[in-house]
Amino acid sequence: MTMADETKLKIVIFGAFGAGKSTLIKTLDPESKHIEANCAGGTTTVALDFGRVQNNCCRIHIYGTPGQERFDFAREIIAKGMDGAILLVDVTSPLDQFTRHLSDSLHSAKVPFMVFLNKCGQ
Ligand SMILES: Nc1nc2c(ncn2[C@@H]2O[C@H](COP(=O)(O)OP(=O)(O)OP(=O)(O)O)[C@@H](O)[C@H]2O)c(=O)[nH]1
Ligand SMILES: [Mg+2]
Repeated sequence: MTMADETKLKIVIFGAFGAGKSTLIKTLDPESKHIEANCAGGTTTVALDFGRVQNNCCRIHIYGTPGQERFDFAREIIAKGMDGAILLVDVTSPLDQFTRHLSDSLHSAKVPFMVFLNKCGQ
């Protein structure tokens, strides 16, 4: 099998502000790239995250979205052409309207997605 035959997948990670999207991508790909700004207590994504994971049969490109609601336009651009999505939910705070909105949008887009519950150890 050549590189050209290899399946390529675009997976996009969504979730509310601070859910842990960028951290997940850093864990999956320590060489991933992140466009972030400093904010109270840490950093926040202001454009996107990008990481790569390779397994036997496919090359997976993982994109992280910004969690701040005002970056709707960025999420729309990043989502184009996605093969699947992950909705990351921080279980340490009550389920918010924005996370519901993201879930509804993914249902409407008819894209396969999984929900990951994060920060379960806290
Ligand atoms: N306890 C715990 N903390 C986590 C976990 N994942 C992320 N965090 C912390 O949660 C905070 C936010 O993490 P980020 O990965 O920046 O979250 P994000 O979803 O990318 O945030 P935005 O880009 O601002 O939407 C940081 O302080 C992380 O260290 C986790 O699995 N467990
Ligand atoms: Mg982030």
